[in-house]
Amino acid sequence: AHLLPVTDAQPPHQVIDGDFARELLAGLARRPRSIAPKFFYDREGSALFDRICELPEYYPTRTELALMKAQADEMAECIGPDAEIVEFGAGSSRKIRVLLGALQRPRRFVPIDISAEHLHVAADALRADHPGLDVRPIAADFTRPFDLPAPHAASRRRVGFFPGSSIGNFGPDEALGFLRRTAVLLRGGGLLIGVDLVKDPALLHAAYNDTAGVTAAFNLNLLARANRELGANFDLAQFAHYAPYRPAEQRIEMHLVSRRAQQVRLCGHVFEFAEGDTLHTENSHKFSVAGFRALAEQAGYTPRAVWVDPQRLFSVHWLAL
Ligand code: AVJ
Repeated sequence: AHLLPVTDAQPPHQVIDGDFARELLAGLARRPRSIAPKFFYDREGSALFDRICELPEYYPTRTELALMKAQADEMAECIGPDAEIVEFGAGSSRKIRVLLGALQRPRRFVPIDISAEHLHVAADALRADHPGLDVRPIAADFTRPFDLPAPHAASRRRVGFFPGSSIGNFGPDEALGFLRRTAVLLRGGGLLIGVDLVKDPALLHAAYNDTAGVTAAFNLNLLARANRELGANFDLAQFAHYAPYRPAEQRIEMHLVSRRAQQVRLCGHVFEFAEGDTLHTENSHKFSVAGFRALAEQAGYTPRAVWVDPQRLFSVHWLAL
């Protein structure tokens, strides 16, 4: 598909693709150039992200998973029996398995993910392992409004699960907006959410600048995806992965930096890059425990339990409603 139509009268899975053309065109035209990180997650990008999670430098996945395994019983107690779990950005489902193993009679699992294929593979595997569980995957962009199925008849409360510190992709205002919207969806239940912590900048830098170059490949895959899906002609060798930690903003930024003056064609448009021009592809905000609890409270949640690993790398919060 070279020139994708971008009308709204398309089936939902294609609307997501149409968004990529429209948002990349707009992102390359604005200054500074930027694009939302959700566009990383095509099939290749989701597979690259799974490899990032295995990297020795990328501590969040390993740390959160260990924290969940160690504290699963306490987490399950906060959530209570007969819950319906809604996971935002479900990916490959390793963390929900730990939670499902500890929960009393989980009734339904609703994984929401932008990467439809990844989502359905994981949902099928989960169905096979939890025959009693009503698994209802939704292929959707959870940063936009979406519909949930009517509450499960036998479930007592709806609880959100948002692991991995994906909340960090939002800016402060967007994070507050997202938390406020989920508080409406999850009324009477709560949210179990993983949040990466502010720490030694050297550790943060290493986590997004791995020596094997997987994070660089993940970042550059955005351009490869534009070539594959939109017929763009980005020369990947002429863009560099750049991921500094910005202490003042408490965030990692990811950019693609043009290695030289060049022109790129996309959907009949020509975009000029000078040497050193960047396309900003991601922010990954880090939080203090107290700062995150204050944000959650502002959004209408009651922060209750919080679990932190011994090295204070990562936190998991139970926010009641
Ligand atoms: C999926 C948003 C939590 O910010 O750490 C990993 C994405 N980007 N390496 C993160 C990511 C580069 C990740 N989140």
